[in-house]
This record gives sequence, structure tokens and C-alpha cells, in this order.
Amino acid sequence: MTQRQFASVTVELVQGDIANQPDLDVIVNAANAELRIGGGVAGAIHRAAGPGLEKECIPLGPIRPGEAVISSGHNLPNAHVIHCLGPVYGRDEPSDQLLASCYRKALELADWNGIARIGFPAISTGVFGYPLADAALVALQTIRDAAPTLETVSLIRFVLFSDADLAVFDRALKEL
Ligand code: AR6
Repeated sequence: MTQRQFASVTVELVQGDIANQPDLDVIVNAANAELRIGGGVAGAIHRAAGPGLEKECIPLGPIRPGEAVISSGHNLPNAHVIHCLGPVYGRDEPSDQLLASCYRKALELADWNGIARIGFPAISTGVFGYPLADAALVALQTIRDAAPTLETVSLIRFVLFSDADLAVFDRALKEL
């Protein structure tokens, strides 16, 4: 596990399952526009949350790339879920700005809701095809720049699916 401090926010990197982070107040979903169940991160989160999550979410959609909405956590151990729609790489442009917007808006929503501990997956780097090293830099730079503006968020955890993905984020965090 790697940790780094930006202003009063601790950023940490771990390998694991975003749907199994019981010590976080909110987890972030790499959602689809309609906020339906889907695969990857979205599938794991909806399976763990139960059908009530999709029922709550569908009326909140559709959302556009770069946008985020918040719901409750249903059967998850986390009180809330923030759903972000990342850009499809090579289609939704400018992809770096849309990806940065996901992280910024998710952090704004967390702060507005008085949330302290938030966990992110690597948004857009699965089905949506964003190259992991580029996505890691965008994600970490956005968080570093947002950190001084955050009032309630004190921990941001990246939950990477494999050790290889964790190593890529680790390198990016060290380069910042
Ligand atoms: N925990 C942490 N990371 C995960 C997990 C997990 N349980 N599962 C996958 N990853 P993706 P996207 C990693 O495809 O690219 C969905 O079907 C994965 O290895 O979940 O934003 C939605 O419904 C990758 O690095 O999200 C949308 O249609 C990263 O999480 C679409 O896919 C993101 O992979 C969204 O695509």
C-alpha cells in the first residue's frame, strides 16, 4: 500500500475489490449512462448492493460523460455510492478533461455530503478503453489539484483490480 498527503487529504493506493471496502463512507461506481447494472465495477457494486440500487438510480439518469450523481449504498457496507460516467476512449472528447471532471465532480459531491472517506476504481480503464497509465496521471493530478479545496474529505483510496494496475498507479503517484 502506498500513501501520499495532498493538503489535508491522504491519498492511498491498494489492490482489491471496490465493492468490498467496508471502512469507506462512499465508493465510486464506473457507471453507464443509464445507471443500470452493467459489468465490471458496476456489476460488482450492483451485485453487492442488491436490486434497490438500480431502482434508486435509474430515475437519476441518464448522465453524460464527466458527470456524477450520488445514491445511498443499500446492502453495501458504505452509506453512499457516487456514480460517474467516464469517457469512452477515442469517442468522448476531450477524454482527459471528461475523465478529470468525473473525479472533480465526485469529490465535490462527497464534500457537499459531509463525507470523509471515499474510494475510487480506475474509471474508464476497462470496457471504455482508456490507457491505464494516462488515466492514472489524470486521476491523480485532478485529486492533487482538488485536495486544497476539500473540507470534509480526508481519505481518498484508489482500489485497483490487479497488482499490475496498482504498480502503474504507484509509478504515476511517484511522478507527480
Ligand atoms: N474492483 C475494482 N476494480 C475493478 C473491479 C472491481 N470489482 N472490476 C473491474 N475493475 P470497468 P469503465 C477495474 O469496465 O471502463 C460497465 O459495464 C477494471 O479492471 O468497470 O469505466 C458499465 O456498465 C478497470 O481497470 O469501467 C459501463 O458500461 C476499471 O476497474 C462500462 O462498463 C474500470 O473498468 C464502464 O467502463
